[in-house]
Amino acid sequence: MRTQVAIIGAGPAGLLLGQLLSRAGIDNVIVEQRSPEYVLGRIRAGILESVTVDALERAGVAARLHDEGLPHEGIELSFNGQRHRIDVHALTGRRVTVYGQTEVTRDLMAARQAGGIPTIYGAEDVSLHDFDGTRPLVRYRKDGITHEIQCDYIAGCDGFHGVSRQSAPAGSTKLFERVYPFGWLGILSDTPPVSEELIYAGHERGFALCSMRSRTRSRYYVQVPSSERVEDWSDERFWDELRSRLDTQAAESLVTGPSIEKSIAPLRSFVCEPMRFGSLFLAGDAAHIVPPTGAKGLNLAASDVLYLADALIERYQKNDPRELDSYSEKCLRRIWKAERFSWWMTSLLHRFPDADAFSVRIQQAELGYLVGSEAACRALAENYVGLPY
Ligand code: FAS
Ligand code: PHB
Repeated sequence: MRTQVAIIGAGPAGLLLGQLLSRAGIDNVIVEQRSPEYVLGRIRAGILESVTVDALERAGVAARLHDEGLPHEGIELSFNGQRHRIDVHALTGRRVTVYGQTEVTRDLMAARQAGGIPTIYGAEDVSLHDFDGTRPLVRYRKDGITHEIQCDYIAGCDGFHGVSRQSAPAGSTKLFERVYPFGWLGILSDTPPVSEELIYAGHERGFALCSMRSRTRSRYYVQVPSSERVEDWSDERFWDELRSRLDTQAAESLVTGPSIEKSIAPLRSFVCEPMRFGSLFLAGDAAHIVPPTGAKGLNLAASDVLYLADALIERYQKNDPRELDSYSEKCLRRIWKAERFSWWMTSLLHRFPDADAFSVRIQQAELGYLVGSEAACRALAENYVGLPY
């Protein structure tokens, strides 16, 4: 098989890139190791920046998002038994949209299928070849048969554990990482959200987040030690722990119900530099990871893809490689600002097991200053809605 761009991974990054390239007349094939059902079964992000909404509009897949997505103009920070609203719309003129990553992926999958654009699911032993040469090649096995895809470019959209970053030439990458000593135990339930907007709670027992997917489906998280196992957490234990970390009004009005999904996500900050190796370009979680506290993971994947799609379109439509040459540097400028914000929000709201009394007081002072300063709230707000792309 031959195509112009071979995309590794059918998560949001790969699917969005495929859609933008197809709409620009650029042939592409997606090679995905899992089944569509498996990809849709992963419950992940919930908050879209306006940049991401614009990208989905450009990809022609924003109709359901506009029908079902919930525009949000503020968030609440909860600590010391009090909630403090941060009006991100008043402070920045922009808002975020609550629309689950699962639905984004579903919309992109449906559009790709409707367009008859090839996606190979269940691909095994995917390997990348000659991307630092003249004949880039993707090889994979399916149903016991080995297949090859010759291409001009390879887009590594295969996430943190994918093969693309691992295929970079030895010694060609500089990796930056911070692994946190805790994770997020998340639950999805068909219960009405406890509040109209998201509540980010800092508590001596640990962080908690009250989010949602719709007005009838809630998404909650509690910080747990990295050593925790999800099978040790009954629904009842989860609901009790969540209540203990919320203010009285939220704790009393929390509507509980059976979990329809429950999982623990590890938290890490990670960046791979550079993001380009000859004809191989990394995008999304393949190149970077943020702790989900700032709701940046999916949104960073979208901005990487916008940069890469525009660069490939310039290359194919004007034979101008300059955007491809500046891709990595341009992405990393935005990525590191999101890494900083996500690290800061995580440091502000989580309880670190090795925190001494001084660190706890500094955290309290940071929170007290933040909610008392319009300038500090504006700084949080402009990062939360998404920095200029
Ligand atoms: P993805 O990981 O979504 O997709 C990569 C795809 O590549 C997958 O389908 C995978 O099967 C495939 N793949 C992997 N290796 C392959 C190979 N060798 N060959 C072919 N295909 C291969 N972000 C938030 O903003 N908020 C959250 O609450 C949040 N929660 C998260 C929870 C978890 C457990 C994880 C892992 C991430 C979470 N994230 C969250 C971040 C998440 O939303 C990512 O940013 C987003 O999925 C990035 O999308 P992709 O870059 O497409 O990577
Ligand atoms: C979610 O709804 O999954 C979510 C929302 C905000 C975050 C992280 C996750 O910061």
